[in-house]
Amino acid sequence: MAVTDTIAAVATPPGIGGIGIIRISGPRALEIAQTLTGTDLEKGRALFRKFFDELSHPIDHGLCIYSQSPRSFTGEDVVEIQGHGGPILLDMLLERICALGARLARAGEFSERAFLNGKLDLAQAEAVADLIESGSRAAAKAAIRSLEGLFSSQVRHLVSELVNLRAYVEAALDFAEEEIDFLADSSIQDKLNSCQTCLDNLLKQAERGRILNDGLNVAIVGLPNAGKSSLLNYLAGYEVAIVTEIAGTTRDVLRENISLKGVPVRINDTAGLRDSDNPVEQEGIKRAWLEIDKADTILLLVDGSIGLTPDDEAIVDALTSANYYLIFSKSDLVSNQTKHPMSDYFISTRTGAGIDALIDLIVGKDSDYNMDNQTILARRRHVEALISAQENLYQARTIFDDTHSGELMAEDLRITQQHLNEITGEFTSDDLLGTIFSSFCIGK
Ligand SMILES: Nc1nc2c(ncn2[C@@H]2O[C@H](COP(=O)(O)OP(=O)(O)OP(=O)(O)O)[C@@H](O)[C@H]2O)c(=O)[nH]1
Ligand SMILES: [Mg+2]
Repeated sequence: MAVTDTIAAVATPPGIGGIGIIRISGPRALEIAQTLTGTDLEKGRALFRKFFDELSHPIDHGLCIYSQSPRSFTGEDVVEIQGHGGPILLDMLLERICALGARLARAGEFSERAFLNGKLDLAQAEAVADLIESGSRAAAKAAIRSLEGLFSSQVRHLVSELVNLRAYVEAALDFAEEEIDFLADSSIQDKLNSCQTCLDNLLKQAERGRILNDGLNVAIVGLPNAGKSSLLNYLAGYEVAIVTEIAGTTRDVLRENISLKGVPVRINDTAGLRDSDNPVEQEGIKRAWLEIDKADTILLLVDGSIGLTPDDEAIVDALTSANYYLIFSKSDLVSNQTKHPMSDYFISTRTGAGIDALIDLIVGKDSDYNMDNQTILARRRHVEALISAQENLYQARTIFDDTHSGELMAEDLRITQQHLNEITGEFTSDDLLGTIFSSFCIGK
């Protein structure tokens, strides 16, 4: 896509600061900046200049940096004007720049141009936004790895393995009479295995990266009085929720963002699940079920001083997600802690017993989310594309095992590759691109 117009935006955050930066990108960027300053600019040099209005009165002064196409962030001619950081001043400068022929950039338009000009792939462009917005050091470190292309190169490696496999399958189709040899050949299984392992690993990594980016969504659920709000308070380190011995205390979902071993976690405490005639409580219970649907991990709390009751079992039966842990509370009240065979953990928010193990359970032992320096940052979109790729690859294998039809298998492999290409943007609809870039900030 040929981009012909020149865009401009304030790249520094709104408000007052020492310096305010305006970025101009496009074929007329240099000409506009030269008219603004009344002087010539040199590529790659920061030059001190005055910025003039249409009557040649100075608006401000500061540095001008010209990066010549294609050696710039967007791949186009880019000029950065660094003036003082006042909103009125920057408005006046931007207005002047637009009067000289630029137009206001849309949110994310600089990054979009960088993508369209091949300076970054889509996953890297997303990593720019995620790096800026990262909510923890671990997320920032992972985002820079993705920005530098670690995630994309892993996707490309997988794609190249897949291309290899596809070439092999399609070559066999071209020589139909020899297809029998090809089918008997174990190397097709080896290649399939290798793709599958690679994809499984990448999905695991992307899922970790996604959680680092979004935070792990944990729902605490269970019968009234199980000790859910007490657990929220304990993990948050202060009294977020009201705790009483009256069953049905919590109604609204109470959310708290905390960090467990460096992993951002959002804890959602919910209303106790039971049949109720009270419309307020009913609404709370309805919301609790919605949280269950959205959660990455569900902590199903059971009052350990009572033990597992039929009502608890009914909740277990109603949980459709396998991603829940049964946690027995109030271990301090139980002298002989015979663990229920179904219980994963026994905790007490009175004594703190079992909480460390519970945290390990939530974020993983050794906190796998940020311990290794290979962790990349990923988005839900990437995880979904990898899951679709995994399903198609699995289908390719099943079809091959069941029917030995190279043709059907080839089609599934083609779709698998398409899903992978969605991640880096080699196969992405314009609508999706629009959605992704419009969520970026202006000036990025
Ligand atoms: N001894 C002991 N009591 C606890 C523990 N955890 C909670 N409790 C008590 O159990 C009662 C209920 O606790 P909550 O945290 O309000 O329980 P909940 O599951 O949020 O209850 P609802 O909001 O009504 O659904 C309170 O009296 C708490 O003090 C614990 O570990 N040990
Ligand atoms: Mg509660």
